[in-house]
Amino acid sequence: MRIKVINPNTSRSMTELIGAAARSVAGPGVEIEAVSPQHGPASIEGHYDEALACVGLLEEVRRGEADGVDAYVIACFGDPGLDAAREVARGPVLGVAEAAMRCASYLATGFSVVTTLKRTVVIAEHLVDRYGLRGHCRRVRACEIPVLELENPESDAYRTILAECRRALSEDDCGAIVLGCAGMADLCQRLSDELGVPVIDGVAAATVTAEGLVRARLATSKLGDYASPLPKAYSGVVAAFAPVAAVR
Ligand code: 2AL
Repeated sequence: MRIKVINPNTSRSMTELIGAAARSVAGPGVEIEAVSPQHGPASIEGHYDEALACVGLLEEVRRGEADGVDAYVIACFGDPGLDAAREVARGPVLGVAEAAMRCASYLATGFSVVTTLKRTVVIAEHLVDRYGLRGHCRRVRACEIPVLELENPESDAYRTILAECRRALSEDDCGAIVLGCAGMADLCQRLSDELGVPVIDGVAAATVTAEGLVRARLATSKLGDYASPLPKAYSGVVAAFAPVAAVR
């Protein structure tokens, strides 16, 4: 089975970290291909970044389809382009925010999200509503750490995130923490050990869910809005993205 894990930002080091997190939970016989798009923002920290990240992301999904990929993980906590990717893909497409929040709801009645910059909080809040998880999500908290600073050892990101998680556990009446950035995947186990509660990294949650769906022989429905995009002309810089033929 082949799972393509797409980091929609162009930070190669973050893509490696994300690939390692996916491989650490993938079962035997699962090949994880971790990629970042050729075009896109270095990090995704707002609506504009998200919108432009979708172009490179969808290019990777289109390539994956030509390549026989079985399932995809979109490894950015805003789940950019998730519905569009599902139109393009035959197999399951999992967003890390949706997978993390759904998995958290299996493990605790309430969870809080600990994310990067305050300006991204509204993106996570919109997803909570979209996924119908308002009854489970106690609060979305920010650490004010820019995404690319997560990888800077001098930023002391781990200590800052740990402190925010502790505040969530004491103030939010939550039993689990969802990490609000794919670039936090490498901190997950350490945080969970130190806090003594489930800490859910979306990369791991999405990878195991994608693998399980493929094992169960379940794929994206092509009846309705996830049907292949309708063939038509696209012009200008997106001309090469014009949909050509139906998946089936
Ligand atoms: C993210 C993420 O997961 N990757 C990225 O570039 N931005 N999310 C976030 N809340 O900052």
